[in-house]
Amino acid sequence: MKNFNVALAGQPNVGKSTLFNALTGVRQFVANYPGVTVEKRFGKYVYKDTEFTVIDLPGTYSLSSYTKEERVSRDFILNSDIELVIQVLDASNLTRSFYLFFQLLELEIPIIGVLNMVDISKKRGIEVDIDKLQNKIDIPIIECIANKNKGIIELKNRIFDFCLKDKKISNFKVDYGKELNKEIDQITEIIKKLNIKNYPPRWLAIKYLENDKTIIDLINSSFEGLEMSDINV
Ligand SMILES: Nc1nc2c(ncn2[C@@H]2O[C@H](COP(=O)(O)OP(=O)(O)O)[C@@H](O)[C@H]2O)c(=O)[nH]1
Ligand SMILES: [Mg+2]
Repeated sequence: MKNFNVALAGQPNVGKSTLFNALTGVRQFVANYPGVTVEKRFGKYVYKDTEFTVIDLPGTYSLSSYTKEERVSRDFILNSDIELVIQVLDASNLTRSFYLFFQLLELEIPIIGVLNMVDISKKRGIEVDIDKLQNKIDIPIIECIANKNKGIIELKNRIFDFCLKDKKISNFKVDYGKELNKEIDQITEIIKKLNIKNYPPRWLAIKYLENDKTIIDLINSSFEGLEMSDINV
């Protein structure tokens, strides 16, 4: 049977584990990520004669390299055989969820959004315009109430379609303002010439500007052995 790997991402308390349980049921396993003491939880389910392995990534607020959980999550997303990332958003606290969401979008990977906790947001009178959000961010968004098993079949259907038919990557770009955008574009052009595998050049440029130590080391080591004339822009 064909298998697809799907990773679940989200900040703590957005209902990620609840969604993981709703998707995979009892077929769950625990291991460690190589070299670190961070638990790797994964589970499996079969839908329309196709097997899906769901990886419950550590809940993080960001994808910088400040904590081992953040490093593990982003390395795993970029360097392993993942078909799709599902970003779980808390509908009752959307702005908080967007921070990690935009970082994921910048990794230029296939993403589906799950708008969870819509029962709570409705109770609070918050109406999320799903169509507008989908169009703006350029990825599918599915509404769920994970602890009531609502939206799970729709989600499985979208995951299936996404993996087997339309593996689309969003064209959305975060607008950092005129000056930073220009800076990011220039650094991106230089980084493109370094041909760093698995990492999108624009994302590397943004992390470089953020002073992300792991990424600065990676970029510096890629310069070694290059002539200046190779990278002039
Ligand atoms: N009302 C409501 N509660 C939910 C929903 N999804 C999860 N929860 C609850 O929210 C809490 C945090 O969920 P959990 O899955 O542990 O969050 P995680 O930290 O993202 O893994 C738990 O008490 C869940 O039962 C939802 O859609 N609606
Ligand atoms: Mg959890």
